[in-house]
Amino acid sequence: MTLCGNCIYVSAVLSCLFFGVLCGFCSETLTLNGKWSLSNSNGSVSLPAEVPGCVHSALQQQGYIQDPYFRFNDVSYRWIAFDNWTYTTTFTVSAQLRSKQKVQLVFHGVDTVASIWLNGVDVGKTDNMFRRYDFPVRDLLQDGDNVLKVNLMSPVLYASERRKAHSAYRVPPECPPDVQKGECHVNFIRKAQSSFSWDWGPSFPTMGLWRGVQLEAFDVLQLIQVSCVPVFSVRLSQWRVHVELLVDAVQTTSGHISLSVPELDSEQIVQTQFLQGKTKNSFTLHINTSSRVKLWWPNGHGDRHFYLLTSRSFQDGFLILNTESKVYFRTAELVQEPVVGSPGLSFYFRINGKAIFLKGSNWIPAHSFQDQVTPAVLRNLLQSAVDASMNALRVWGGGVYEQDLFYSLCDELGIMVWQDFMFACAMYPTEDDFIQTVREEVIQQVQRLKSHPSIIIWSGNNENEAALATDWFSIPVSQKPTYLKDYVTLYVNNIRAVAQEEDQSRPFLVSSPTNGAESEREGWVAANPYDLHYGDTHFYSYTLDCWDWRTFPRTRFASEYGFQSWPSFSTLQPVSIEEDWSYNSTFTSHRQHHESGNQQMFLQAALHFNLPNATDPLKRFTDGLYITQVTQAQCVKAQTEFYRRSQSEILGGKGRTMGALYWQLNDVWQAPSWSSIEFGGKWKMLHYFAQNFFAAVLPVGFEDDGTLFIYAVSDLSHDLKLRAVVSVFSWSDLDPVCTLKSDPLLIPGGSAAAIFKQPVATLLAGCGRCTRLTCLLAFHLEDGSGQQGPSNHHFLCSPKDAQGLQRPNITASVQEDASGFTVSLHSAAVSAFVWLDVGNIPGRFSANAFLMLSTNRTVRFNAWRPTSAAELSGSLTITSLRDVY
Ligand code: BMA
Repeated sequence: MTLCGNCIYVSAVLSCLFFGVLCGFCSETLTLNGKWSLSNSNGSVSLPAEVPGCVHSALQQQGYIQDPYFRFNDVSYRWIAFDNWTYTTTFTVSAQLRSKQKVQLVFHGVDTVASIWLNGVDVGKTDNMFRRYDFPVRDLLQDGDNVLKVNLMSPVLYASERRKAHSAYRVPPECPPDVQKGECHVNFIRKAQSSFSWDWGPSFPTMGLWRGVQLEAFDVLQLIQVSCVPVFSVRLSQWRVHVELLVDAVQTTSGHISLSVPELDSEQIVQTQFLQGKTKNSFTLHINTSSRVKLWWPNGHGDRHFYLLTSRSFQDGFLILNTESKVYFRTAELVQEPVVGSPGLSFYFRINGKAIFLKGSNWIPAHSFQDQVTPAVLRNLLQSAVDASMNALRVWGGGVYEQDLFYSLCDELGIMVWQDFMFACAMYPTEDDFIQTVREEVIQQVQRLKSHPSIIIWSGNNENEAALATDWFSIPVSQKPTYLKDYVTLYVNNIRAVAQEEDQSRPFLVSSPTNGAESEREGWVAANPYDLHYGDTHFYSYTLDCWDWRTFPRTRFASEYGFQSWPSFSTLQPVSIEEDWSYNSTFTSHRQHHESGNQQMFLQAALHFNLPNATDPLKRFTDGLYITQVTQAQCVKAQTEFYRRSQSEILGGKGRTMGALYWQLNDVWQAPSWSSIEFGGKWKMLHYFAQNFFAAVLPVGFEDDGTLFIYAVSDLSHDLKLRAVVSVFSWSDLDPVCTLKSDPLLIPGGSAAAIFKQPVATLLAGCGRCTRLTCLLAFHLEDGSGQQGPSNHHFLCSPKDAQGLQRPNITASVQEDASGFTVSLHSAAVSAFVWLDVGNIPGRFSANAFLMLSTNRTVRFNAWRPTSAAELSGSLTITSLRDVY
């Protein structure tokens, strides 16, 4: 976010020459990134290694190991994380650098437990991958070669040692379930909790220097971090920007500081003093022309304008600090207040004073090896989120605090971030050194991230309130007070206290799910954190019929829910071999980390679909992948539509649902999971569905007691006068049997209301020639200017029972024009879940997985690498529901 690092002029006349010779007082940075050498504890493995990077990536890049994601390599390469590893680099420094008053050796991220040696001297230790560490090294630097060594201890052995040292009582879970093939005691080490395995991911307990390393030398002061947080004063009707400069000063320095946002004619100059050492220096800039401020709005609600704020500090006429930061103006509130007609409290977000329904998903680490998460990977995933009309993502607490670019992209794209602290599905120790390292982690992360408008809430952990309240770990009743005390100590007295001290501009929730204010009232751990009258919920059921909306909780806010599916064949193929491609292979059970996951997917599928029965084993396997994706897409659609249509209603005291974040957006490797985007970026059927079910204007159809309801849902800021248009189709005919229209109804922006209601029996009788088994419904919304929002459909029976569904024999032709590729489809019959796949040609269709109710349909393909119509045609496969049985 800082556009210009600190820099010191020799006079106000000279322009700022960054680290240049003209700046006699300039700070100087020497990067130590690049090629280091790496060896294991007994020296039997020794190789070059890139920094930033990790041991696994280095071993793979140098050919010591295969792709760790290939087949069973996660287990074959377990040994890596049981060894200790040493990173070494040799560097020289200029006399000029050594002549500086202070030289700091800075590690932006060490994964995780290390001792650091410079020229044979122990300069310090690390124990937390989420912290920046710096060590003063000026007097250790020498002429000629300097040798820097980072000795990394096996994270698995460290965690186990810490567990043994904690003998008074256990801190569960001791180990992950066997099905995850993971390592134990990850809660004793401050690193990505999912790196010891998760129910969607492999165990790769990484080690390395996962962020940059550098020397920073300076004579006067060094700017470590700058943050700019705008706050709106309702009383003064004025914006203020809280600017915080984290500075390391060689000695106490007096001068003055100027803060300005030229575009808003706002400037302030005040006397200041930077005390010797590392200090936090806070200033407030009042914005003169608050009425002119253009705000930051989430995707779908407006634009995102930023301003540049300059902070400059002078001492005796010399510029000693100069930095420019982006500032976005917005307010974020979490509203928990009484709800008319309901016990409990509301739970929704108000951005810039406007109640906003959060639509989106949950974010997990994009790779086991963070050094392989490139800007392109992040951009593609986040763009995919907004392309599916999402406006929010929850950065889940079992992974990592993401890199700066992630949040900058969310700022740009209008993705609201629910930011967890990195604690998940476990109890945690509260020894002094653990608490201390966590406090420092929270301070640093909040300072780093709080300038981002995209982050609208901090949340202490993932599911740990629920784990304690509903006794996941069989804690004896007599011991529960100990765990409650530890819970409050860690999340309330430390994490929350520190986060709130660093940032009062956004809400803090202690856990997710939680009853929020009600949990607090009950001593921070509610008797039932899943209470639908309060807070957020996580809800999973794999056995209940997901087509039945009655099975879903009418919650205030759905922050997690989802279903698994398998990724497509082109994603699996590079990490498997032919013998793996069946549902009873060792591979398919090895990749499935969720107990009974494969069975659950097919049991859920079998409720409504004929299961694939091809005799050809490969076709049977790929048809199986297809049917799991159909099932997942349909289940998440049903549940999301239920939440969106519940936003304006209270029924039986429940409702006013104001958020739907399904589990999970992305994948960490090629395996079955809840994701809507496969590892590598390919959209699953669910993501194409999300494009529709998250649309700003959406018709939702469902049945209640034999009556068909269609709701109109609108996230727009203005009212619409809409009518529903319902067409009855026969499964065996591409022409509608009949079409009905409702009366127009005013749908206020940001609401959902029933727009069409009719008993299904009446509807079918009026239409003639139709029964539940022979017909289906398609519908859309329209106003005077035409169709609003996507078309939607409602099946009157399970497709497995549908009468008249024929093999559609869809044909396609691919053409290239100036703007890309067009795929023209021709179908001989009604076809459901039409799935276009071009194998490993990366890219995305404009629409996919659709119901085809017309002979012809055209979609676009946006290729992410050069290709041709011939190549696309050759790779294109088209599958529809009737093709798999
Ligand atoms: C929730 C999440 C994750 C998990 C997911 C699916 O519990 O918080 O821990 O991956 O469900 O089981």
